[in-house]
Amino acid sequence: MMPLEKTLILIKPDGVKRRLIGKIISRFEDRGMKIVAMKMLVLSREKAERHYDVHKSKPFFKDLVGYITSGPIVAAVIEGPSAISVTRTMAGSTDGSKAQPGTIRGDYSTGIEKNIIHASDSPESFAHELPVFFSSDEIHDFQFGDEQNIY
Ligand code: FUP
Repeated sequence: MMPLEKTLILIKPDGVKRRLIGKIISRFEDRGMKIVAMKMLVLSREKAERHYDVHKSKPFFKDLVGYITSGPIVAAVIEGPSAISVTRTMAGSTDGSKAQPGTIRGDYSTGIEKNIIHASDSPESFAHELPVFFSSDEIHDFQFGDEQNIY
């Protein structure tokens, strides 16, 4: 079995406002991945700037922070074998207009800013992003009854 890994996803304000929370979470559950933390929140400007600080010098930074703080988002921690790369593949290319059908962005987005979902791109990004959203006592540890059929 591949080592279990955790990753962070955010369902962005467009995903929430377009009633896609359930469909997106279902994709991960259907794939056998474990939702080990989840909350809805409106991100503060400070937290948004911290989450996206690798993009601080980019021309789109101000709009990106404005957008991600514009309404409620859903943050979740997902666990599974190779969760980071599996989740990135499921999210699809950043630009929805270029994302493959079958991916979340390829099925629901044609935008680059309104692209439905964020997913950590590496263990380092996950380590940086996780504490913006969750404390350690909000990450749960539990077993599925049928894990032997999944992992
Ligand atoms: P991703 O990891 O796929 O979310 O993409 P990036 O880290 O490259 O970009 C983070 C977010 O910045 C994207 F989700 C959308 C936004 N972005 C823009 O608005 N314009 C750009 O040209 C690139 C990214």
